[in-house]
Amino acid sequence: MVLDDVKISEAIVRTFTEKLLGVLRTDVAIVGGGPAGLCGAYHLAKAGKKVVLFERKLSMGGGMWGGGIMFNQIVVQDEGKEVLDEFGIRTVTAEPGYFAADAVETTMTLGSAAAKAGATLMNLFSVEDVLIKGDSIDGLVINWSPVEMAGLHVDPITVRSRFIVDATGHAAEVSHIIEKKAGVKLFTPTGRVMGERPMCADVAERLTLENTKEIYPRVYVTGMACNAVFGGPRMGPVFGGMLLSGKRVAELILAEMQNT
Ligand code: 48H
Repeated sequence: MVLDDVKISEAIVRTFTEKLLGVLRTDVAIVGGGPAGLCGAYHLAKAGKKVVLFERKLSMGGGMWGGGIMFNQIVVQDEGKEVLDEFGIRTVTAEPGYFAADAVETTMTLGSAAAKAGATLMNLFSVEDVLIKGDSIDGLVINWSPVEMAGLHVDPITVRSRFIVDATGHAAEVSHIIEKKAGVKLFTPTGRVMGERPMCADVAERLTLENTKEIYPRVYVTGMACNAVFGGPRMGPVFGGMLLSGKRVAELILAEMQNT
């Protein structure tokens, strides 16, 4: 067969357009493709829910590729190792209770698992706003990341979603947008984004999981964003809390879906 160059272009334009149309109304829209967002997307898609994940960068994986200081190894504790085992990600025991895994293998496996479970992964999209009706957050406002990076004045488009997950890491961007622009109180002790605190891995890992919560009706927070929103410390390159938080956010949303 002789390849027709324009047919290649048509295949891309047609199938991408179908994919984009397919995510404009969804069950769960996740913002951020780091470990927490990918884990959440995997579990929700595996449960049969329609899930889209928007990631600003070219690649999924967030802050996991580089391990600690670019030594591309991550560390997990016992509970985190169980999650890696579920994905078939290899670990070595550095010391009892401290397991190391290859950051690249972990990142790529999580991304692959989420995609294969049926989540639609949209890279190069930035979430710049939320869709609000009265006091109800009903979706996300998205634009191409290169538009954002170039500072071009190009209007965005809108996605309607029953549930939203802020998995944007340290920046907690969705929570900040809701706090600043919607003029509503979040379900935090202050009603606001409380800000991340200095490093303490042990406390941070526990709080990440405890603070994986609904922060506004049908809006959840997962991963590092939990610590930013609820004023928890950071934990450095231990990633068990991120993986467990992604799993937890999926469980919480599935439970709420069942009850409503
Ligand atoms: C689209 C966006 C937007 C937006 C951000 O930072 P992440 O890896 O987040 P987590 O929570 O899955 O994992 C955190 C972990 O990587 C980490 O930083 C740790 C453990 N730090 C400890 C420490 O002490 O420093 O991924 C978030 C992703 C990134 O890829 C962003 O590009 C993306 O979200 N993102 N995507 N629209 N508005 N904002």
